[in-house]
Amino acid sequence: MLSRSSLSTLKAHCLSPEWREPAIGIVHLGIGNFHRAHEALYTEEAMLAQPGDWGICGVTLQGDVSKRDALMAQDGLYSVVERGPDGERVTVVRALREVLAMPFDRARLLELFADERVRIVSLTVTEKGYCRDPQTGDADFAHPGVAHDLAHPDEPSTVPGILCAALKARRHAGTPPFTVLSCDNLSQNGEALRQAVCSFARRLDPALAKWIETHVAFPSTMVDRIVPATTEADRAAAQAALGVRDEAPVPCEPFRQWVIEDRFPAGRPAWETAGAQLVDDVAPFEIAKLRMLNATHSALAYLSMLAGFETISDAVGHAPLGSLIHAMMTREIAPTLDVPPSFDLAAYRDALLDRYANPALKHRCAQIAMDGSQKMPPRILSTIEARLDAGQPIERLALAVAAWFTFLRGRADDGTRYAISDPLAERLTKAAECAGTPESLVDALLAVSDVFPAALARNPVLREVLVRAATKLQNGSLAAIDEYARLD
Ligand code: CS2
Repeated sequence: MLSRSSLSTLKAHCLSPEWREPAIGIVHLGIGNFHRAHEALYTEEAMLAQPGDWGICGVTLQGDVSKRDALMAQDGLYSVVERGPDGERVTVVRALREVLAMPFDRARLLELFADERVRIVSLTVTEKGYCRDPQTGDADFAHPGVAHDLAHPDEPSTVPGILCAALKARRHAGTPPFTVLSCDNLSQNGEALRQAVCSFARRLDPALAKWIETHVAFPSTMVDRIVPATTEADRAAAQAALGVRDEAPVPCEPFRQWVIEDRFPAGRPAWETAGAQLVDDVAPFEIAKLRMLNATHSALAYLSMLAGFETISDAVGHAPLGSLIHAMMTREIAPTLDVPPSFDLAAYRDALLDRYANPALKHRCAQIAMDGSQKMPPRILSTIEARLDAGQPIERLALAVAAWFTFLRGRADDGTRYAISDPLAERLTKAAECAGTPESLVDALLAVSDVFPAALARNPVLREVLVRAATKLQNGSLAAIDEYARLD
């Protein structure tokens, strides 16, 4: 098994044999595969270029002790298995020093939050982890976890509750705050998190809210790397390369990108030495990535769940679906983006399609299809709103939304059943199952106000194109894909 004491036997698989064990300087909430193949790797490389105490303590918020135990049994070590079209590269990461599982390790977590050496708290908790009210952007006070945390602020379980408890302790101790770094696919993710945390703090203690507003930085980031879930094949690949067992390897594509707003009053690793782009304003990058990559990922996922393509590379390998996605980006998404002249959107699109086609990655559509209620607004609905405002057509984007609606019925075209994983699953599946006709399906789902703002739900053009797309999909998704791929 991987362990720090036997690392010397594996040096060939580490980025560099020169390594000084760092103290913990980053607490990361949401220690999933994405973080381990992204920020953790950038941080490891940054520490190799410029030594510093930026070791990471990863926290799972779902009480997943098996993940904690598997990683801690390996002293926090794990391998990243980069899978490219031309083969794979296995690298052992050492930056992760400790793993905690909430709520079991709350005392240790609070101890770390109080430690002045912890200068960054970063997050990959997925969209739903922010517990935001979709109408206002404040913390969602109707959310049971948020209500619990307001009543029991010393036993927090949600992101707003945990961050407020931590910042409150720093303030009382007179310790400078840490920087809070969101690494999720939300638009303006830093600002979104700041609003959720400050609105929660205002209910708890207005003076704390003021202090957070004045002293705590919440830079926004754009993160990008395709990181599927770990499979047995990844464990076998890691073992073959390392000669020892790794229970927690992370598969990923070779590509990676990280654009970060450079606002870190308490300091940061030299991430730029690892290729991160430190900028003043991340918005153009973030919006382009959400609308081009994440939107087409979701479109591919829902159409594939109906048509029966298992992975993203299978999906874009189907020529009509590949050209539909190409046209969706070219005709309907790219024209809505306001990017600097040096940002070549056609090249960006082509690079995305190449990344999707990577046959070694096996990124499952079912994984991307999760949590549609959280993903659709920033990925696809924002583009639809912009285009409707400008009187521009939205046929292809509407097909993606209609595919999500049809997907919520829980069965593929060939009758295969699958589960819907979404925080609103109960409401969504009930609406989708009761609706017999395409019109009633569209009306039932447009009425879900957590997803569709009132003005959009009432838009007659949107309803019309959605009904048209849902009708086509009802007659078979492959035929619909064919037809939409041939649109002018
Ligand atoms: C994907 C993303 O699962 C999903 O919804 O769209 O995780 C995607 O792979 C990453 O954002 C790529 O950077």
